[in-house]
Amino acid sequence: MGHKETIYEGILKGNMKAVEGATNAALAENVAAGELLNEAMIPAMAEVGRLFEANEYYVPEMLIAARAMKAGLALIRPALVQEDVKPLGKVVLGTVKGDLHDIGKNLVGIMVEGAGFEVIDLGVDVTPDNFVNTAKDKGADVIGLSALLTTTMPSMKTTVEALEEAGLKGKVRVVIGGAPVTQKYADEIGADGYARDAAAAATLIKRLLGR
Ligand code: B1M
Repeated sequence: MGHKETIYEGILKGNMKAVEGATNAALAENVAAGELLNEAMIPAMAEVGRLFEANEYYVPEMLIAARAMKAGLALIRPALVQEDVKPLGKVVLGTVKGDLHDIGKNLVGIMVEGAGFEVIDLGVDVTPDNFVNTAKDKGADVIGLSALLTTTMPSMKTTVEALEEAGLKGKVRVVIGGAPVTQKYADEIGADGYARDAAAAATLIKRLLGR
């Protein structure tokens, strides 16, 4: 089995050691980090989602798959992020209130950091007030919101409203994303932009700020 297949299978089976071993071996052979991400890690998580929907996987399987994916991501992170870049701006990032999914959000953080921004990652289950207060205190240019559950998407709207109440709407841009999120939803709630994946999020933030 090649390294990418081992990574794919390792994530599906939640075999963290196999994922780490194959990722390290692939990097040592100069396989591009982006290739490992897009051709092995992300497809493996998509398959985990499919198995969950088909009732073949349950929450424990999803959890160990996520742990294995995170272990692989940690190893490719340095190759995805450009070092020694002067920050182009500040981005406050997090997964919205009630939502504990952080893999996509972490990827967005890596790509946005890689594009030259300072990222202040608030983690998961972040309240609208926490997003807005942090943006205010740190003088952030952008708030990035991630949601993976249809039930937690409304917290994106509440965050836009909280920003408006704080008088920061238009000064701090709001970018949203996550599997159930769409451009239509971004338009509906008055967010400044929607990005379908982590690379697109980085490009969008650069464009919004004219950097
Ligand atoms: Co959950 N989960 N989960 N889960 N989980 C989904 C999201 C689900 C679609 C699975 C399914 O039914 N097929 C489903 C949601 C259904 C819905 O609402 N429509 C679901 C469910 C139901 C649940 C629970 C309710 C299950 C339960 O307890 N009964 C529960 C909720 C817990 C909570 O959050 N309160 C739950 C729990 C979990 C785990 C904790 C076990 C685990 C998360 C572990 C972790 O993140 N640390 C988990 C996982 C792993 C998944 C799936 C399988 C994979 C998610 C993932 O990491 N994808 C997921 C199924 C799926 O998505 N296919 C599923 C890989 C990641 C790279 O993609 O996060 O989409 P993604 O990010 C992408 C883009 O969306 C985008 O960029 C990334 C790629 O470049 N993006 C942004 C993301 N954020 C962005 C922000 C941006 C821009 C782009 O700008 C700021």
